[in-house]
Amino acid sequence: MNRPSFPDFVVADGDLDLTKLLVALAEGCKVISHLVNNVGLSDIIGHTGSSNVHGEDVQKLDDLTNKILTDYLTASETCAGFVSEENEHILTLNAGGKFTIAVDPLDGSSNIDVAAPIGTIFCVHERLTAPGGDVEGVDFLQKGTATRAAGYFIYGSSTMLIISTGRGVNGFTLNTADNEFYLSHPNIMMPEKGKIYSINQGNAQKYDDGLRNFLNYCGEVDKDTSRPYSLRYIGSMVGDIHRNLIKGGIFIYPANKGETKGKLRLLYECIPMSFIVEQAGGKASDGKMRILEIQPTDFHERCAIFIGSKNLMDKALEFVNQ
Ligand code: AHM
Ligand code: MG
Repeated sequence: MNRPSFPDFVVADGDLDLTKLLVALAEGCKVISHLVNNVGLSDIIGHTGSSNVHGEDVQKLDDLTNKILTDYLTASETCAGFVSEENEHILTLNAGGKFTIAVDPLDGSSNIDVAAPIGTIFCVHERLTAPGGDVEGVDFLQKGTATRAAGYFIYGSSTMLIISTGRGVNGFTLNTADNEFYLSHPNIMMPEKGKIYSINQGNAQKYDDGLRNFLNYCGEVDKDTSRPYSLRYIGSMVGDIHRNLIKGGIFIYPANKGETKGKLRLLYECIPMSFIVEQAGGKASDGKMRILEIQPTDFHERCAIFIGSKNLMDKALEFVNQ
């Protein structure tokens, strides 16, 4: 195929150890993509019967994808440590490696049974402790501003990898003919003016007045600002943010009234998606501060998130901070 392939493109980007890690991750996600595409034909649909560290039912595919990524990242030899939505504790995979990774192996897993888009989200940091020993908490509890590489794989109508190493965002599509990722969306820029808002509006009664007023604003008729905007919500963060990244829009998972934390996890959901959106020219905030500047204090902490195109972010934050 007459396009740059994913490994070639990333090798050209610099660090060979980081490249090895990302290639191993992509190989693992090819296996996940195949499983997701064929899920109805095998015995991997449904619950395992156990719950994870967040008290949520673990789907068989959550469990399997977590094992696949652990194996592939161990084989990379350069991924030192691993934290996942599905593991309570951090894991040392290669003591000699210099990077750590935080992953949500299968985000939006409640959509597995209905063939809607789901994804794998990842965020890579350089470890702070010296290579040679086990990884420690500080290696993972780093701000999003220190991210070395982040992105997501989306298993949708096609399988794509959206990735940034801090120099813009590129999108690769998995070619099913030869099972390789090829550059299909170079230098993705998020439209500055979005017309889509994505939120679980069924929870509106639990939201603060400022946010409810913003939702009303989105639904008002106004020619100058092209309102009403369209409400689009899949219930899969990767699917919702991917659409908004390409078409322009805002995704919100807020904290409920009187709380400060939302549902989504800081290390392996909010930070990597914020890194991508900022690198594409958009914005991401917890309602008060830039997500990438939050100092994480717990591997599985949750965070409210407002993320998207500049016009909608500025407007939403104006309403919620009134
Ligand atoms: P998961 O990581 O357990 O799949 O949960 C995260 C998902 C997100 O993908 C999505 O945005 C959100 O949960 C939807 O939550 P809700 O059903 O409350 O709207
Ligand atoms: Mg998730």
